[in-house]
Amino acid sequence: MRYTVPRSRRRTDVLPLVLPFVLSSLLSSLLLGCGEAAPERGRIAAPRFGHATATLSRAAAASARGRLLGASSQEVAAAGDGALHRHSLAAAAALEGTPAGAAFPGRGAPGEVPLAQMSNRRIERGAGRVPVDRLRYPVDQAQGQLAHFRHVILVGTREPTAFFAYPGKPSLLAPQGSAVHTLARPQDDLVDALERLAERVGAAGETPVVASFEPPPAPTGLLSGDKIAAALAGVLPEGAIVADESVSVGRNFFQVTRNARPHSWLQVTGGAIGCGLPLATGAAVACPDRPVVCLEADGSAMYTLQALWTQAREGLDVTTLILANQSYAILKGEMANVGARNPGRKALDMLSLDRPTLDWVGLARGMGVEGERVEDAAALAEALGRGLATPGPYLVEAVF
Ligand SMILES: Cc1ncc(C[n+]2csc(CCOP(=O)(O)OP(=O)(O)O)c2C)c(N)n1
Ligand SMILES: [Mg+2]
Repeated sequence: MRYTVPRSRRRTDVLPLVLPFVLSSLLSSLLLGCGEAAPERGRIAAPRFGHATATLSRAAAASARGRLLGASSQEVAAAGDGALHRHSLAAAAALEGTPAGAAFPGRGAPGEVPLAQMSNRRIERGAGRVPVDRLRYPVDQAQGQLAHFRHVILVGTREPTAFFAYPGKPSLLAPQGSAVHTLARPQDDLVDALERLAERVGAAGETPVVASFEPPPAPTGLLSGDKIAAALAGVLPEGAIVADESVSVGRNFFQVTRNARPHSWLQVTGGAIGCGLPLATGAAVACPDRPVVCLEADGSAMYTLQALWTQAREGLDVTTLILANQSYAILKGEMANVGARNPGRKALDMLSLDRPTLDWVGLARGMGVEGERVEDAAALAEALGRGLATPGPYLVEAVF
C-alpha cells in the first residue's frame, strides 16, 4: 500500500539553490532528478526537482512507529539530505518530547540531535533552526557517534558507511548487534514520511526545539581550525550561504558554527575535490540577494581557481576564505591510516604545496578579485567582516 502526496504538499524550497548543483557536477543534477525531459526546440526545459514518487509504505511507518514507541534505550535517526530542510527537520524534531523522543534524546547537545549523513547537498541551520549533527569522516569518531544506539532509522539515506576502507577498521559504522530500519528511501517524499511518523506517534503538534544565536567567544591568537570556525560563526550574516570545501582544516567547522545566525550550508558532492569555488559561484548566481562564503582548502582551490575570475566578471557577492596550510594535509593522515608509517621525503614532498609558496592574494588580484592575507584569529574575523561588507567578490588568505 502506497500513499500519494497531493501536489500542494510538495516542497519547493530547494529551488533557489538549483543552479550551483547543476554547475558543480553532473552527479549533483542526477541526484536532484532533473533534466529528464527533452527540451523543445529553442527553449530550455524547466528542470524538475523534488521527489516525483512520494511513497511511504504502511509497513515502514508501522515498523518505525513500533520501534520508536517501544524503545527502551536510545535510538538514532540518520537523515539524508532531502530531509534536511526546514519542514522536515521540524517534523523530525517534533518527535522529541513523546515516547519517540528516545530517537532524539537531547535538547541540542552534540550527538543528541538527528544525525545527517556525511555529505549533504544543503542543510538549513543556525539560530531558529532545528540543530542537526553530521556523521563524521574519521571512522573512529563516526563509530563513537553511533556507539550508544540500538536502532538506526534511515530517512532517505543509506546505512552509515565509512568513506574509505582501512585495514582493521569496519566499513559499516553502526554498532554490532544494532538494527537498521528504513523509514523512507532517498527517492521518497521524506518530509511526508517524517510528518506521518510524527502524527502516528502523537508528536505532530509539538514545537521543535531550535538553536539560539550564541556564537563562541571572539577568538584571538594564532589560527587553528576551531578559531577559524569561531571567527566565522561570529560574523556570518543572516541568510548567508556557506559553500564548504574546507577538507581537514574544517573538521569541526560544522559543530562550531551551529549557533551562528540562520544560514544554508552546502557541501561538495563527495570525495572529488575542486568543486567548492564553482559551488559558491553557482550559489551566488542563483541567489544574488544572499551573501555567499566559500570555505576553501588550498589544494582543492588549485583545481578551479578560475572561478574567481567568473565572480569578478559577474560581480558576485562571494567571500572566499582560503585555508592556506600549504599542504595536502588530509593525505598525510590517510597514509598513516593505511599503515604507511614513517613516509620518506619523496612521499611527503608529494603532499606539500610549497616551492613556490602560493600567493593567493596575488592570484586573486590577477583575476580581478581584491583580498588580504591574515595570520591570526582576530585579524581573520575583521577580514571576513570586510569581505562580507564589500559588494562583489573578496578573498581572505588564512595562513597557518
Ligand atoms: C579530483 C580529485 N583529485 C585528487 C584527489 C585526492 N585528494 C584527496 S584530498 C587531496 C588534497 C586536499 O588538500 P587540501 O584541499 O589543501 O586540503 P587539506 O588536506 O590541506 O585540508 C587530494 C589531492 C581527490 N579526492 N579528488
Ligand atoms: Mg591544504
